[in-house]
Amino acid sequence: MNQHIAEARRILAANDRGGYTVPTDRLYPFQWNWDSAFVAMGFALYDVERAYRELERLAEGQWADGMIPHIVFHQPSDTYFPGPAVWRTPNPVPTSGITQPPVFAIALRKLHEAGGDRARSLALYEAALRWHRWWYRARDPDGTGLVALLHPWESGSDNSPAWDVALARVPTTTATPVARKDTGHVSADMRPRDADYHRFIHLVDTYADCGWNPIRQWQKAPFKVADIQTTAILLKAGEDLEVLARRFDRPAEADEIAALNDRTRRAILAQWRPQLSRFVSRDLVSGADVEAATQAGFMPLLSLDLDRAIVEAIVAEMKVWSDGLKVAFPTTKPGTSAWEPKRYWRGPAWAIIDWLLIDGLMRNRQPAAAAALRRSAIAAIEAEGFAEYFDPVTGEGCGGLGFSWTAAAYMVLAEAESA
Ligand code: 2M8
Repeated sequence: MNQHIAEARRILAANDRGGYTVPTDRLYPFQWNWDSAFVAMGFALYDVERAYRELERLAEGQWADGMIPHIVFHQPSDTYFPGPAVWRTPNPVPTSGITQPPVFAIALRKLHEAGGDRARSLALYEAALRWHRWWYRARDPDGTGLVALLHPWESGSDNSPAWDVALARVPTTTATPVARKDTGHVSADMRPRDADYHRFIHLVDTYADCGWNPIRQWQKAPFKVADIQTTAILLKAGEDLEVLARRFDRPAEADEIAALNDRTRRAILAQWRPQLSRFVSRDLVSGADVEAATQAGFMPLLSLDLDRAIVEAIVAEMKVWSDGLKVAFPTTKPGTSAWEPKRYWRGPAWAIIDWLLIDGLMRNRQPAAAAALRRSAIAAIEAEGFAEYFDPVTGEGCGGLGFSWTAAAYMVLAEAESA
């Protein structure tokens, strides 16, 4: 085992809080949804039992309506804002009231195939199925095939330029005082701005006033974006869920999932914009395309077998974005006015985004582009350690350190590299 893999395992052990892994100490002291799905895939390489625990502990926070929330507050901590008192959710286990990208079923299939246990897989499969039904019911009530986010935090790409236009409509007034803790842990110029936080909390207040009822929230939401990245992840997870349904001999459920997947596949394809060489999200308040140049536009690689011409256009465009950078893949197109190479989701490279894009490039028969991206992520981590993300220009590790999903990504990418 190389020294970096040993270090990655030490990080996951150090971030263990009892069967679940915090993203990093203090900055993120609870269980986060998509972080845990990535972490579970890391654990699956050497400890399948522990990998199951990660997903099971996340599923403890599942709501009666099927939503798996973005944070589960298993134990109190005063190092993070906003905590449970701000969210005011009705769930018996304290959680946030919004969700995050559904990587869960992708991880579950990996665990199951890593020699998993049928009974444990089946219980988690049922949780995933309820969550996927929730996505379509609550976040695509008109049956378009694309699912919408009601809060930028749901995307995982919190302050991405993709939200700038839609978020500008959200007032900066809040009933809840905004008492940020993040800037006490890491430098403010690596974090979202204060105005972003005021809008994030305005949205939390608005949905808390709706009693977290999905129908009321849908009616009241001042922010509603059908996100191409989340939808692409949902489709990949839906494909994996369908495979599991057939394995578990649940043909009716498998057909139900397959029909949703088909609709979503067609809807994503309709979002291709040849003039941009990217797929686009849709702002459901204005009806306009979201044209900001972010990594989300390439994420459909993960879940569609695209025509050769589209794949070639994407690979050429991705090359333009990465050209001259020390670390790929930038979350905003370098040189555009929104590009900020150190500020969180407005430019930096993130190992988990690389991981998803690499899987997508492999699926679409682009092994050379996938290998280049893999080497870039591995080299960044080996040089700078397991940082939350990396400045793509300087290669500097930024944000929180000893970061769980970076550790998981390293293990998965290093394994692929040695294979
Ligand atoms: C970041 O988001 C949280 C809110 O969910 C925050 O900034 O407080 C994002 O990078 C998100 O994608 C990630 O899941 C979370 C924990 O790593 O941190």
